[in-house]
Amino acid sequence: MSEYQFRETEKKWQAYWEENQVFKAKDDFNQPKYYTLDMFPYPSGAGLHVGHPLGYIASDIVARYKKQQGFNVLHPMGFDSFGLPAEQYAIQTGQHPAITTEQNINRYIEQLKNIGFAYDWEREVRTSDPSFYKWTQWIFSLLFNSWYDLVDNRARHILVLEEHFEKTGNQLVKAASDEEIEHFSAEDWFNYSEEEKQEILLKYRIAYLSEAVVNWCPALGTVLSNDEVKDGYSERGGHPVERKKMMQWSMRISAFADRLLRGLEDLDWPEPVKEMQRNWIGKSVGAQLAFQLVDQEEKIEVFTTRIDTIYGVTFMVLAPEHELVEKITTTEQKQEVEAYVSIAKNRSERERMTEVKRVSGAFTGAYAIHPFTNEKIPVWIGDYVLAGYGTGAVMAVPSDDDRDKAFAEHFNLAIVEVVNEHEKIINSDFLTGLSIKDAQMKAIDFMKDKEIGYAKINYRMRDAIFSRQRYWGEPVPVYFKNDIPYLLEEDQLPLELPEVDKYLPTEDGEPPLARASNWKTNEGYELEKSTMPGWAGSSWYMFRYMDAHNNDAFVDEEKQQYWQNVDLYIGGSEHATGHLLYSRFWTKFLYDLGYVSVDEPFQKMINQGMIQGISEKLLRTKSRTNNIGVAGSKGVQLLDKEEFEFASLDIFSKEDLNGETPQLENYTYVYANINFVKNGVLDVPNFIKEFPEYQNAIFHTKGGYWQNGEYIKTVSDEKDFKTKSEVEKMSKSKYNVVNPDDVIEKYGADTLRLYEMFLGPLEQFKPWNTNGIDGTAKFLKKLWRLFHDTDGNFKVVDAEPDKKALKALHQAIQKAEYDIENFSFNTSVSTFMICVNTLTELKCNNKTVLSDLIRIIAPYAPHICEELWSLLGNEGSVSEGGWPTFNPDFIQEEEHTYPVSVNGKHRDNMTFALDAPKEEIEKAVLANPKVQKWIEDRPIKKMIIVPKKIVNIVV
Ligand code: ANZ
Repeated sequence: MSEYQFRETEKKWQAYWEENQVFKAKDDFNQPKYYTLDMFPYPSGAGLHVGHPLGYIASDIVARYKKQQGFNVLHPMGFDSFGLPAEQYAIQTGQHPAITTEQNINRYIEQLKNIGFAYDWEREVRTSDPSFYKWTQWIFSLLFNSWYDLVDNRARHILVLEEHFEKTGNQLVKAASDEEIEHFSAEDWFNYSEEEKQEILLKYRIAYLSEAVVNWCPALGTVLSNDEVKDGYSERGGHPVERKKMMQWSMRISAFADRLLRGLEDLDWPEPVKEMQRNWIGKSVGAQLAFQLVDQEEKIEVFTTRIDTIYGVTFMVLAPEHELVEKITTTEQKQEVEAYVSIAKNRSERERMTEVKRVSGAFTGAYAIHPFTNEKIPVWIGDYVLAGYGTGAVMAVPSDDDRDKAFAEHFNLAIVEVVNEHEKIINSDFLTGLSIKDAQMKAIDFMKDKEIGYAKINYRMRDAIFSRQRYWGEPVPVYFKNDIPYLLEEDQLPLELPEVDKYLPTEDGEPPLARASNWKTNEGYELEKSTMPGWAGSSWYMFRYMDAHNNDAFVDEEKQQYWQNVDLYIGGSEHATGHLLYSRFWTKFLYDLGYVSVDEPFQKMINQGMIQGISEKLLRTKSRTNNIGVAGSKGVQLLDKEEFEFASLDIFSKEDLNGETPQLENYTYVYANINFVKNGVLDVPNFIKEFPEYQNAIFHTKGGYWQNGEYIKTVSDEKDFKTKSEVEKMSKSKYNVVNPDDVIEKYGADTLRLYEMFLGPLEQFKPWNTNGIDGTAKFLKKLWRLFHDTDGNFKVVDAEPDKKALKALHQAIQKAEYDIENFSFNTSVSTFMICVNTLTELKCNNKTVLSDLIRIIAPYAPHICEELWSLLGNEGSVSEGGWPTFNPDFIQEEEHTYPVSVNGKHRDNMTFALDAPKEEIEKAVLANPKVQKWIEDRPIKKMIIVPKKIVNIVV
């Protein structure tokens, strides 16, 4: 073998790892553990592109490094395999989503294995596998069987709550619950029917069923969670989303709000993700108080963060959906109010919140009494007040709140100043003269005395809607008896997905499960027809890897106590308010019930940046049909005889080409497949071969034009057809996707791995730019040559290593270790390159040095390192060969370069051995002609030599 043969070598070692289960995590509880996890992928039909493995490679390097350091490493991979794309494909084709999912997973596994990841494949999990979702359903059952105790601030079993009710009714219970639960005594409880009891319990359960306003997406036929809706459209597909009231399963995550907030403090997570969670949870400290309505029994409750401005309240505003609206609206105002309500209903919450300028509202005709001044103030409705936040009503202070002010100005309502420019309260009776803080305290004391209000903390985060009207998700293990939900017994789990004839909702709008012929229990009770959301399985999967095949528990207690939680989690920050919040919630819940010993799932997290694609655009004449987006896209219908002309970019001036749409009247940009472009030049003959619809098209260049694959010169030989390159998201529709399989085929997996790391810091966004990949491939060849002579013979010898080689090696060991510990992988790659260059220059063929070198490069480029490791005469995998010990003695400098100054002015640099005697330095410095020149003939007053620092001569 003269050159390094990556193909055989990579296959050989991948097979070796698999056969020998080298990366199997052991259940050896005496060894220190390290758990590194990638956010598991949804197996999409498109397979992996080079952007996907970026984070996986980083965590793989850490996993291999930790293994070499002696840790028992858990580094698994699995699939988040329930989800919408497989279902939509099923709707279109009739193919069962399980089949597509399986195919896609197989393709992913093949691709992942080609990259040589050190996964413990035995622990692979799939959320759509009944043996997995049995436990998702089991956790749902626990959530259904639990309530949140606000005294001890933890979840508890529902039986404990029932015991309270039996003893004292619900008066003394402090629990997170639905609003408006009537008080009942122990005796009442005793007398309630079974159904009445269940209805009450439902209002306390952590997984509960209630009528909720949801984001309904008619095009997808399902409800979406808040984080799946962006600007009033579904995140997937971009379909319009409306607000609709429906019976829905929800999760009482709001009960955990404060713990989710406080828990962030101890997590080693990127600050932006923590900040997003904080904002999402949205803690507000304020007060809640009631305004009595004039001539009516009801009161209007409001939540305010500025009770100090109470004397500035000149009117009130209710959300259009507020339940009192209908009741209090006077007959004269009825028509106007109803008209307004029906318009407001269809505006998305986000629009309502952000469009401060678009003021709208209606007067209800009703008045309320100001609780401090006893004055009558008008009650309005306006859609800037949201139904789901606080109490759905505000006390409006137009002097200090922008939205209230805009409303008051628009409708000509009174404005009273109550805070002056020094932030002191004015015009406010007994609050006048106080600071904002003091006024708040005093006002709250006053309200407490009068029993009209109290201090209150509000959270913006709502309970999470848990029902999806879809097929491809976990069935909810619930049946209905007299409309009351009951759990299936544990031994009836998993409740498997039924077969259906179509994956669509039924004609009367019921979810697809309603199509199943007998979706009932054995006793004939109807089963729940909605399925769980995408986030159910991913909220607990990190525990399943600890014990992936357990049929008796979701995870064995002892195993969980050993593995604890994830030490390093790598994935995208786009999950900040979805998966990363829900999995924290479920972990805290399981912790409360004693099923896990940790209350946070992911101790440290890193968000990898995105690898962007470089798209190539061509200037082409506009189509008469106007439906052309992509050059060379075979699916596009072209009009007969439509002939296009293309123009090389360098024909036009910069101004003409500016922006997305060129200023040239007849031209537009179309994407070209990046495979036909090299260094910004289109391979015209091959491009038209692939896309015959452009066979007759003319491709103008500076010097002439191309037609039918021939260049016709009109002016000169300038025949390059230039494209416009642009960095964009990697995507099929932009024809800029790079497949890792192709890179591996050409350069090998080790090169791919090294190159992805070399591209830049892990967290950064960076374009996939193949220009540098040759350099990485060359580096590996150079590494190989270090071990071989020119004839390809292995030339490493066992001998005493030389000092310079040891120094180069230990500098690299120190840096590699520091870099991995700090997740700076790109800098290590350059370190390896420098080290290999130095050792090549030194003609180092020393076994000790090269063995250590291999061990530090192995996590990055494992295949070549395995091969060299075995050539060095070692048994087994290099991943079991330990990590070299850094020895600081070897990198001690032996010389120092001194700046030499005369009278404090720097004149030259001189290098001396560290142990050079002072006299020798003095002599050499004074003999230096550059120094002599500045001394001239003056006598030396003093000569200062600070060892390892400076030399200064005073004359
Ligand atoms: C009087 C006031 C005066 C207010 C002032 C603010 C400034 P955060 O901090 O986000 O919790 N508010 C309460 N419920 C609302 C709802 N359902 N829809 C829209 N706005 C609502 O905001 C709390 C403040 O937002 C509350 O304090 C209330 O207006 C308003 F100078 O009350 B404030």
